[in-house]
Amino acid sequence: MSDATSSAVLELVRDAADVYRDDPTASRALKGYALRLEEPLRVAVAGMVKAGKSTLLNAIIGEQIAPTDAGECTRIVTWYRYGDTPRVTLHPTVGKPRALSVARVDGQLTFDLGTTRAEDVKRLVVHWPVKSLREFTLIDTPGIASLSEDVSVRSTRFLTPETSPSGADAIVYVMRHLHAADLNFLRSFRDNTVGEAGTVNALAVLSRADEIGAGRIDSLLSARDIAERYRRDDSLRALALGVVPLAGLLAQSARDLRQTEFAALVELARLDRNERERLMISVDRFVRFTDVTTVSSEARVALLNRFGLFGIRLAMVLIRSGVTDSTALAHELARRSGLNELLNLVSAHFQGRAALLKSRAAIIGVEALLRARPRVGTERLAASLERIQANAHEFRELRMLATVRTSGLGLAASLAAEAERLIGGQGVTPQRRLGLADEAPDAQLRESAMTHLRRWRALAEDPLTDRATAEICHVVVRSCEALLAAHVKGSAGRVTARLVLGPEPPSRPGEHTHD
Ligand SMILES: Nc1nc2c(ncn2[C@@H]2O[C@H](COP(=O)(O)OP(=O)(O)O)[C@@H](O)[C@H]2O)c(=O)[nH]1
Ligand SMILES: [Mg+2]
Repeated sequence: MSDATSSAVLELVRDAADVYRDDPTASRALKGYALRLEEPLRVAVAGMVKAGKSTLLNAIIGEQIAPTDAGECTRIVTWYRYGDTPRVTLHPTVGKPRALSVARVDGQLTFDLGTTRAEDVKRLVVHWPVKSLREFTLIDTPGIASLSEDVSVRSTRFLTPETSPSGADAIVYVMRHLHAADLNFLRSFRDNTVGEAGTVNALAVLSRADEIGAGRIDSLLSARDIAERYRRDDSLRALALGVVPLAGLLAQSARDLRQTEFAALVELARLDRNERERLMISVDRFVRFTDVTTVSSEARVALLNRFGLFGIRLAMVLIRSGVTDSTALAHELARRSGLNELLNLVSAHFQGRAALLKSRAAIIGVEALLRARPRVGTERLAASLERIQANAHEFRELRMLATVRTSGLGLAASLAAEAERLIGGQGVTPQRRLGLADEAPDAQLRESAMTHLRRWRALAEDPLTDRATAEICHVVVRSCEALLAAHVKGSAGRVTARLVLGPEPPSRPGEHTHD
């Protein structure tokens, strides 16, 4: 986002703070918006109970810290923020925040709430020293559409409040199947924007993809087909920028694959073919007592819990086809889990628009305040707010992107697809906008931007073009001009900061490193 727009938004929040300086509630909210502009983007992981939210969060962080499965703490909104040293803070609904001791059982963090009941906790904040959290604050949320009303309410109150911006700037929505409740939730997240037209800033994950084919080795292929169908589904298309199939459990465990697990997988992979196939017939068979291997039943149960039957099958295939060390295996498993694809989309859509999405939250917040608590000086604020929204090209792109995905642009299909791409529908890097390879050289970017610019300008100026189409063309033309300006100036457009999964070495037993 342009620096001018960022400063204009910050100034708007500061002006509002001045107008409301004697109103403690409004002042507190505005202070929060100003802070939020400076912090990393807030990405929440949402979805129904047991969809695999916490597992996915661990996979992204690269460590198994979020508690998975049922338990008191999965009913609390939990923030994971970057911090130099691990610490956990409990924010009660009433009273002052207090520190909780950081305790890990089997690598997984456990939160001891003491005498505090989960319903009296507003949120838990975990500070953790991992690099990915410098880019985003990740927020784990209780399951929506949960049988226990109280659990769902916590998520909806946080993600889709009625009179303020969402607590998250963007969401990764995790689902095993597409239910009406998922669509309803995504709809209210999109339209939550107190008055402003909705913005599509959700990515959907088709989770537990390894279970789709009952753990067969082609499970992920079946999951891919289903995800593709969802991607084309009009109702979901209007609500999510992409759908990624993901074997989250595999991704999570691959990212901290242990040496002992690797050794056990190697031994199993090297079993005689008949014995191996007998063992892999079912979960029951896999864990049953047998003397064909020195890997004990308990160790096999542990492997199953960490990787699932599919993950074990895949690891065995990879080892037999020549993967010889645990780092390479970890990397291959993570890659095949779908995690890289998801992280690429998160980068392309959320990280690339971080400043814009944060500003949007601030604008919605100020707008809601002006409406709820009008007073002397608020007309002036309302006017500058409107000016920012109308003039900042980035906001126009965001609004148009929502239109493309909801009602459509009324253009021929190929033109509509091109317009969507140019305004950032596939991600905001110049390469993605122009539909070029990530490594496309500058000269090619320039030439392509120029060709697009000419075409869209001609269409805008064509006397046969109706007014609505011409307006669309103007936005697209402006996007092309911005691409070109970045490349004439030099390197500005080449900045493609991405959240990438480095082939981080898996931690060895008894060793824990953070960076
Ligand atoms: N097989 C398999 N199990 C998974 C996957 N993701 C999560 N699970 C399991 O599903 C259960 C619920 O996962 P959790 O992350 O706690 O779900 P949440 O309630 O949405 O946070 C746990 O037992 C996980 O181990 C996956 O990709 N594959
Ligand atoms: Mg959970």
